[in-house]
Amino acid sequence: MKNYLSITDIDSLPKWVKEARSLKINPVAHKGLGTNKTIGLLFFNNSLRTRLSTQKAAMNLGMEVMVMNFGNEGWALEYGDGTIMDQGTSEHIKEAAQVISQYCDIIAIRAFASLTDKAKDESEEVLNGFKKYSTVPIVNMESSTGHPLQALADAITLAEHNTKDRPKVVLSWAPHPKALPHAVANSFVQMMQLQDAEFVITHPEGYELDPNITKDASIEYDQKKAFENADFVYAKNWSNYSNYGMVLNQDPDWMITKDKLGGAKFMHCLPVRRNVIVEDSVLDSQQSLVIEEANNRTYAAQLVLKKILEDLE
Ligand code: AN0
Ligand code: CP
Repeated sequence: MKNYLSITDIDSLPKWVKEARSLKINPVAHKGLGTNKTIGLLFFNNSLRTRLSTQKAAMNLGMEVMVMNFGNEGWALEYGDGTIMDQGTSEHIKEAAQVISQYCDIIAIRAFASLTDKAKDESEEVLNGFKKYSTVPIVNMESSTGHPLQALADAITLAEHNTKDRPKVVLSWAPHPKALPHAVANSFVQMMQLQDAEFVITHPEGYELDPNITKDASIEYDQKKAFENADFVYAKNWSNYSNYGMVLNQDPDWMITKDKLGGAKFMHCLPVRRNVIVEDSVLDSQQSLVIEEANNRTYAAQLVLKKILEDLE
């Protein structure tokens, strides 16, 4: 595998989940694979889990890791072709990507959606800029439209806790005071499309995700109905998609409560706002899988890096 940019780079989700679970049993089994190989982690946005789990994954494979908070500490990058760079940007992606490629064998990038310019976000300017001008493989650590490392970790978590042939999995929108990206929800939807499950999305009317991503997924506007007989409830806030990046609804009735959850397991990518997205009694119960999901980020990243390293050999 050359790059890991989206869920669609996974050739067989069941095989990947199986292999990630075996890495989890013996994380340092392939310690020699990354010897004398360097990964550069470039962060244009904040992170806890992605930063530490990807670093841990690289260390488990014996790689060297360089981390750069590009958003605060790097030069402001220009992505336009032929731009007269007499404004805010200091360095062109053409030079930056080629230079970083000389220091790193793999480049991983986090660059969130702006949530102000839909066309620009959907063009994946940063991720695709690095893909175009780097001479080494690229890994997506959450771009404008996707978070495929999170979705792979979620697939591992679902597999570990599923007891049925065809579980019911519900993706529920939940309230949040700030405008949040669609990336996590998008990749979760795409990941669910790669497996057999009864998959339902619930959100307030008007909060539809990109229809090119949800395709024919079943949407139920009544959250209580959607949660009936659910085995897993995956909560996530996203800002409005059609009124791009707007916060048009903060209705606390959409918060996930113990009462609504019934016997289902609770999932969330974290960071989570307690008693806004979900109440304490859910997060503090045995039904919450959030800590295990975060643990599985290491093995998701490790599997991706392992596949890229094997391809480099
Ligand atoms: C980000 C998001 O919603 O995309 C990162 C989640 C992994 N969340 C926040 O900014 C709170
Ligand atoms: N879930 C996740 O990607 O968390 P961070 O934003 O802390 O990396």
